[in-house]
Amino acid sequence: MDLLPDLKKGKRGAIAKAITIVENNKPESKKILKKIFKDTGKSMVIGITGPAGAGKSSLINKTAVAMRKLKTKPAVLAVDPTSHVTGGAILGDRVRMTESTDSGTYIRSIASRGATGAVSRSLRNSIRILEYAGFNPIIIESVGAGQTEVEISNIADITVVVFNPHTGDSIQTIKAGLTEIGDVYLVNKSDLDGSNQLFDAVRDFIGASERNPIIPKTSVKKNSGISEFAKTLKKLMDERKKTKSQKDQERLETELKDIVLNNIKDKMGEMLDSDKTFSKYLKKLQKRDIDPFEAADIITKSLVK
Ligand SMILES: Nc1nc2c(ncn2[C@@H]2O[C@H](COP(=O)(O)OP(=O)(O)OP(=O)(O)O)[C@@H](O)[C@H]2O)c(=O)[nH]1
Ligand SMILES: [Mg+2]
Repeated sequence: MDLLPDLKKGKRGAIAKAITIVENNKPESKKILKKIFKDTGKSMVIGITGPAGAGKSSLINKTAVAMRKLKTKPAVLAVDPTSHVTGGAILGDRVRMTESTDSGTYIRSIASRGATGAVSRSLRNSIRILEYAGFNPIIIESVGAGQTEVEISNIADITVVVFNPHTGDSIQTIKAGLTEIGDVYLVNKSDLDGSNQLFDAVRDFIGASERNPIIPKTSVKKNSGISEFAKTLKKLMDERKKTKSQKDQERLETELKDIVLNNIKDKMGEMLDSDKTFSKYLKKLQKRDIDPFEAADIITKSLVK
């Protein structure tokens, strides 16, 4: 695969091509991963999540610049910024993140559509591509809604939850499961009214938990707290090096099961279409001579012995 030398050099065109390939799950994807896999698993993955409009992209833009000054080489994967903001969100993100791009950060949006697990799959492999291309950390931006943030915290080594005083449902969101996942709970837009109350609420609600999360305050607008936040991340990256491999082992187990189960599902799906027992009991079911559960039990037993 002639993409690899350019990928190794961190050339943007090669990275873009490779991510598109793994995102679309093309046959070439397997070939690329086969070649690069051995050289992956070391870069830190930082998940940045939180409600829409909290300032995640703006914050990442500035933070990436600050992290480069700390001798790290960040890349950013933004999970589907189009799903919740209509009209040029990607363009908006690009504009908001130009500074970091200029400083050498690679930024890419990836789709969050698809079947369960599809986002995780394309994220995992896009992370590998970026790592092979020499980036560390890989920062993932995702909106904290529904399932995505859970997936993010499974993939990330460090998870940051971003709040801002304008999000009326902040505390609601905290209750909705975010308390479990953050290493850092960041209050952004500290230039706005209400940020102190929000900070207090976050501290009271989460700060007392035994995990002892860090709760920084930032304002992207006033450029305050950013370099401290970057230092916090750098420090966490260093600390997590020791525990990363343990986490990695668990993740690889999950991934392997995921892939095998998917393979089996596909194979079984094909088999069912031509399976005699299946068509026999399907007919019975369609005549209502049998209920779906009993029919499924019989078919399953005949397939898996
Ligand atoms: N006043 C103020 N505004 C900010 C700050 N940070 C970001 N914003 C503004 O908040 C809006 C949303 O910022 P984004 O960076 O797009 O937020 P986001 O969380 O990435 O949004 P989504 O990707 O759409 O979920 C933009 O208009 C920013 O200019 C801040 O510190 N203070
Ligand atoms: Mg954004």
